Amino acid sequence: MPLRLTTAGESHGPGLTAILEGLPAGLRVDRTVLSADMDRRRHGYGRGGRMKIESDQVEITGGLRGGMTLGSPLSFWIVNRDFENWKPVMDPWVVDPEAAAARRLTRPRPGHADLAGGQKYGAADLRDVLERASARESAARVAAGAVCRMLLSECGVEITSGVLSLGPVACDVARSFVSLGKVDQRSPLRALDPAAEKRMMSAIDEAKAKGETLGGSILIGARNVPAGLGSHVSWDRKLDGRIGRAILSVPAVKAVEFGSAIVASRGYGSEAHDEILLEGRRRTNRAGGLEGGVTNGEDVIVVAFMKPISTLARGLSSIDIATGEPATSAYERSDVTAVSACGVIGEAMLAFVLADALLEVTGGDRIEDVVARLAAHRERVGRFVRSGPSSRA
Ligand code: EPS
Repeated sequence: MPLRLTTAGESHGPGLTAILEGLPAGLRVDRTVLSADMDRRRHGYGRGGRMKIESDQVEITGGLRGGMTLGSPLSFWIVNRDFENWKPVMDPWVVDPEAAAARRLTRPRPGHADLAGGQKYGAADLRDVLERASARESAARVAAGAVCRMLLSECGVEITSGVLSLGPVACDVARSFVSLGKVDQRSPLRALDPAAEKRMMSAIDEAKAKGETLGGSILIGARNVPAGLGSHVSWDRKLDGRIGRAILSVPAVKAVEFGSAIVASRGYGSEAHDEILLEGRRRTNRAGGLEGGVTNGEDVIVVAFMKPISTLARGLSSIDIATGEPATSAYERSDVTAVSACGVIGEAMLAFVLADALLEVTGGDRIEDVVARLAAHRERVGRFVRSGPSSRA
């Protein structure tokens, strides 16, 4: 697995860092594309006041010269503008005891990492947990994912997403790249169906008025993915497992589905599988582009399911860890929903895993090697289905 990604940083600390290692040299990093992804992650109807504070401009502090990767680790820095308002509480060196006490979190929110993380690390102030568990961290992943997307783009692979459902409102569309292509990426929720989007916005307004939150699902797709990424030979090399893990690591995502797996599990095999036509083409893409943990040349289609945000203005039953008494969970400024942003993070994670799997097949120290070797790989896997096993060599 040639690519490695590490992030660091707390939500209200000085900023976020990402280090992406394993990229080939000579890849052009486009600042406009990077900013566009950062902006898409910040936007979305139902997001809270924090997103008006942050601008999420990315600085690259290593691994890049004149806009080209050097083959060395690429490091990203994103300032938390809100840190100015939190310095006495979150300064890495000196914390003001009074300010920290005023912001101490002792009433964990069900669904957030507060209590489980507090138990694990023995935090007297659950802020020590929430600051890192916050989805703020995902900004760093989106920055790194944007560069993975640039690598994939050099190889002809495209990734996008759209909101499939939000709360009780669902879009009735085919789970395909064609549906994804119709999404207006600048619309308030990036929904797959503009009519449903209006109803989604009303559902958000209604939830907000009740002090509630909402979750939903996102369709994430990758087009022109070569056959033969990942491997059936060992459990940890199966690409569906690797994509599933990456998507499940996105904050608040609790389930992942490939293609139409849930519907398929309820019907006959003849309704579940993708019949093979001449030259290896498929009649359908119910498998979401993966068979046996290997890409089959169809679009990779993933659905991520996000639970409703766990910070509810109305609160939920909880305890106060300072007293051991029953209490209502704490509320701070929060989003009502972040399903649209979740999709952008999902794209970044899919881009990371696909770039990693692609580099496994191609190797290559320079982007030119990667592109040339991928072309040879595409030619070989194409020849296999066109001319039969005699062309295996
Ligand atoms: C988040 C809580 C909110 C969100 C945040 C994720 O932040 P705050 O507590 O500062 O109001 O806005 O999302 C981001 C900061 C972001 O960049 O996406 C949480 O608890 O997960």
